[in-house]
Amino acid sequence: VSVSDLQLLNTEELESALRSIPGWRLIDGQICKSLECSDFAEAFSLMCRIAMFAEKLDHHPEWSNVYNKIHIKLSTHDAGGITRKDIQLAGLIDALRVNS
Ligand code: H2B
Repeated sequence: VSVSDLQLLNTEELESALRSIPGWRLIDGQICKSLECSDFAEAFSLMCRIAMFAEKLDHHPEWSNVYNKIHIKLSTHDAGGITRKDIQLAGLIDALRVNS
């Protein structure tokens, strides 16, 4: 992790970063996405895989799960906003989802 990974993105950086992670939306200072899986087992399995990556990155999602749906919110609490780490984690989540 470089220092710049944990620096708040400015509006311009954030707009361009958001274009690299389609489907993620900025809501109340967090980047958010809802995922729908076929059933609870698939959703929870995906959450387990995301959790392993989050732990390795030392960057953790705020999330909730209802049956087959997962709602994810990302921000960097230590920095008080969105940093490259959130964009990285969002990209990883999308990659895990595609490969699941
Ligand atoms: N996750 C998120 N989303 N934001 C953080 O600022 C953060 C984290 N900080 N996971 C990490 C843990 C920090 O508290 C530890 C001590 O590295």
